[in-house]
Amino acid sequence: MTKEQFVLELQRIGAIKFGSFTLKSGLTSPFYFDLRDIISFPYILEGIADLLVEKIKDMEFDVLTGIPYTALPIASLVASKMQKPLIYMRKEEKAYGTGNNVIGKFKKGAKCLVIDDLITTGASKIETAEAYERKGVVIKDFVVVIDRSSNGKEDLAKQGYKLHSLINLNEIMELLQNRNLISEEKVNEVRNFTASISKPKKVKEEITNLLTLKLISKIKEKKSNLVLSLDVTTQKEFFEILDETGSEIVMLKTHVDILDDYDENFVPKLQEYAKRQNFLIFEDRKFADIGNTVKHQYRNGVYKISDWAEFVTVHMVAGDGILKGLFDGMENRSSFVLARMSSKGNLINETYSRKCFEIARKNPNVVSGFIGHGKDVEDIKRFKAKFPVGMLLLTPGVKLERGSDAMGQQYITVEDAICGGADCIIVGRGIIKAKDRKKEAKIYRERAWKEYQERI
Ligand code: S5P
Repeated sequence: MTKEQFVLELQRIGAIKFGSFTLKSGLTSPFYFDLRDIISFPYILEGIADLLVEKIKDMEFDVLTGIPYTALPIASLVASKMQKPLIYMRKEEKAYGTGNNVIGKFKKGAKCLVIDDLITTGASKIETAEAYERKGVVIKDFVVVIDRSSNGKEDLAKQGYKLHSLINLNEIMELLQNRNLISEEKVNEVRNFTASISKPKKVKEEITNLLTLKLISKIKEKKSNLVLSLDVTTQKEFFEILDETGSEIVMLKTHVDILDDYDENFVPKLQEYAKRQNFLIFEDRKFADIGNTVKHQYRNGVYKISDWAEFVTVHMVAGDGILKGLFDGMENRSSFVLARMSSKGNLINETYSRKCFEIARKNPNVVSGFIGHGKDVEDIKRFKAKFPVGMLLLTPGVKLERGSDAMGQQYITVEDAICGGADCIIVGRGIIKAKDRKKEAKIYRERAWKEYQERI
């Protein structure tokens, strides 16, 4: 199969489409390439494999891999044709907390050539390479079927990787235009689109959520990124700890339903403290039901959370209806979405986190950001890099030293969290179980603030 035949076949089976498509990044693209279905057209799969073999036959590598799912059957066929061993990494296990498992046999230090169907920005290629490198596999080269990127080759080169491609976007457009398979107008539209994304515009961080703005300004005013998680079961202890620590914190996180002696005096007293000690109130209720149920859980019942908590937490598992149920008709209320958890073995994966970002991006007035954790600074940085503009990261599972508890809680340090991108740290037992809680709260605040100043 020639390159020209290959492009015409892709166009024929609908793997190259023109129209209006929303990309993962949120951008609207006038074209979309989707090679997933080529496995149903053996002669196209075979043709692509032959073209790839031709491209890589003189390159040096010990093993081959394809990035799941689309590129895996392609790489498998190429490996078979070249009699090279194949390895791959399970897509699901790329999620935080589970570790990356490589399937197939390889020696530490093996040179691996990575095949993928497309390149758009190069970011996911770098993530893949880093994941393999952590397992002792050496990656230098990537081969993609279609290079639809603007600067993918340059971006990968900056990180020390070489990109090879069978064909790029311009060549595809030229080929289709020469055969009158695409209008002049469409060609221009595609050119304008690629030109516009190749010059990254500085996105103005315009935050419209008033509560997000309030939290940011209080962080600056109190020079504190410390959210205290006051998980105790009596009001006496609750207010004693608050007396000692209130001046150090920017926000107080409650689990109101763990109080044994909750009564009608609790909320007015809490509000009085919040005013006097100048902190915001955040009830960590973790709503997770259908809109109609959470509506009542938020407004009614014993606690009437919507009356007093400026922020609440939301599990997005039930879909965006939860935000309607909670916030329709509400003013001056916002939420943090659990996009990653700190507990060992939690079921959240990358796809789930990404979906949380998508929903939040569409609801900036009721979502202020995310609760999120990570195994180290780099991991948190990668997570934060995917946030919608202007959204904040609050990180729980934080202590002065790394560690864990007996029930699966995992702790990173104050510095790990803030350097990785946390805007606030959520600290519970690190402070409330300390001998001198006042002193400990001060240490947490100062260490977080120092790191935050260095980061920004
Ligand atoms: O993933 C999470 C999300 C939250 S909100 N992991 C967490 O630990 N939390 C909450 O943060 C948890 O419910 C608790 O209130 C606090 C952490 O408490 P610590 O005593 O372990 O610091």
